[in-house]
Amino acid sequence: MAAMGAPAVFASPAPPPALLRTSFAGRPLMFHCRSMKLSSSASAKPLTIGAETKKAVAVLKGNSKVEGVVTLLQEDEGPTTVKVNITGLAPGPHGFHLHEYGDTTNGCISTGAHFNPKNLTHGAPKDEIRHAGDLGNIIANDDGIAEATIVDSQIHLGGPNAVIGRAFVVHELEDDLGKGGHELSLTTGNAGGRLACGVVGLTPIA
Ligand SMILES: [Cu+2]
Ligand SMILES: [Zn+2]
Repeated sequence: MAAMGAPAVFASPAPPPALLRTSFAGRPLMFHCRSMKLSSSASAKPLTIGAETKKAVAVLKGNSKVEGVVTLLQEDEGPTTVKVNITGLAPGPHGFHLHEYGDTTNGCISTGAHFNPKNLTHGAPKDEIRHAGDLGNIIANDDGIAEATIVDSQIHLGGPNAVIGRAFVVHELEDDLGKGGHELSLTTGNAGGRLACGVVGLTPIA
């Protein structure tokens, strides 16, 4: 009886120290892992070329039923891929630009003019003389949906001319790409009213 009692007495105090040991041992291990991850990613950045990806998004809304989402993805200093999905449009082409300000205080009008850090005249996306914000036209189908993937070298997500904090605008009319001969051709492409706009903000990569 005494022999059976003895192990029982030892057995019951035994688990708590074991649990305590596990939790004590676990905490320093977790801290250790975290600090190792931080130091490895910090040291990997300057060594890994081609690994810095930035992603941004703009949600476009306005005073009409036109709305949409634009996502932007840029790897390092490479061109930015701009994916556009806008609904509620009249079928056909619509001017699509990045405007200077991310200000929608008075609706899309507060976003200012086309983003134009080089102080050039309005043009087509492929022209050398263009506003950085000139992304040409997007074309809505019969259901009023415009889907496009634009790859552009003047839309940056980092650096001095980054477009973060500026705004996309989709227009009522076709952008004449600077060639329409209208008095507004070389400033706005004569693309008419602003149907919807959205400020560009950073978003997680994954
Ligand atoms: Cu515009
Ligand atoms: Zn322009």
